[in-house]
Amino acid sequence: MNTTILFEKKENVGIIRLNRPEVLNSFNREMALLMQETLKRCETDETIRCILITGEGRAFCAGQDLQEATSGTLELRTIVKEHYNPIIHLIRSIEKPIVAAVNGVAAGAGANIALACDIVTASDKASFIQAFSKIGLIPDSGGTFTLPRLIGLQRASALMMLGEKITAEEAEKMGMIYRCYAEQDFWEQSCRIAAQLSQMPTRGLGLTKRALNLSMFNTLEDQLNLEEDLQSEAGNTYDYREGVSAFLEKRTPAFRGQ
Ligand code: T3D
Repeated sequence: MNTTILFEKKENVGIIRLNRPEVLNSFNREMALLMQETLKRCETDETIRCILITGEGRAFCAGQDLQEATSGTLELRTIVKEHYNPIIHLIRSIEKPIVAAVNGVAAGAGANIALACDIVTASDKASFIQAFSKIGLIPDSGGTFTLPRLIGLQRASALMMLGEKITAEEAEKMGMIYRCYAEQDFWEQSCRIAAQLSQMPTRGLGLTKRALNLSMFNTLEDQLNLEEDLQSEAGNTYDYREGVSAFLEKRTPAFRGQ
């Protein structure tokens, strides 16, 4: 049985755990394909309204399994094309909020998978390393797209070229992640954020994600037109009607994600 990815559903949150702790949850083919399958399952299951990704053991993920990468069974291009690119595409295209709860070290593709998520929380014991340069590779898994947009070109270039490990606290200060929590509070806080998102207007959040994705390429004019379209779509949802009714009736809204 393939247990490299563990999945559980807690109310409306789909929890995905990277599970090869003996190699710091580094990805081999089996695990990458199961990750894709699990993300797709979260996308189609309408009862899942938020996805939470974390690592088992002391690491979040040490990127590519370097034993596999050097075993000669797979070309590097195949690894990037068939393993990581589909994972990043799924994370960005699933119109539901995705939280990465980074429990420990996140290196190489492991760091960039976390950074592709909508909200990144981290334990103060966690760290981030763009480890690629140390082994002569270039940052993949969307890192060259995501990191400069999060922290600016200078800092992204330095982290990617020097391959320095930064703490979660530093990552929070430079805007790379949303929040760093003390280790003892980290999991509870990450679950609280995921649970909160899972009770919010899912379609509105999904459309927000679509708008943010497209803002990376659009002109202001394009983006204003897009907001016009998406707002009109959001305005046709059950949750919009419920949100406004609840506000006017001074009660807590009961959103359905519809
Ligand atoms: O084909 C391609 O490569 C293309 C795709 C590229 C995508 C990428 O992600 S490239 C980047 C790959 N990742 C790395 O270069 C990171 C390698 N790991 C490390 O630098 C360190 O392990 C960490 C800084 C992440 C953590 O260091 P530390 O001291 O806390 O732990 P450790 O002792 O190095 O690792 C513990 C064990 O995990 C160890 O095994 P052992 O000695 O107990 O049997 C180590 O070999 C194993 N491990 C850690 N990372 C990987 C790994 N095994 C295979 N692949 C790994 N990436």
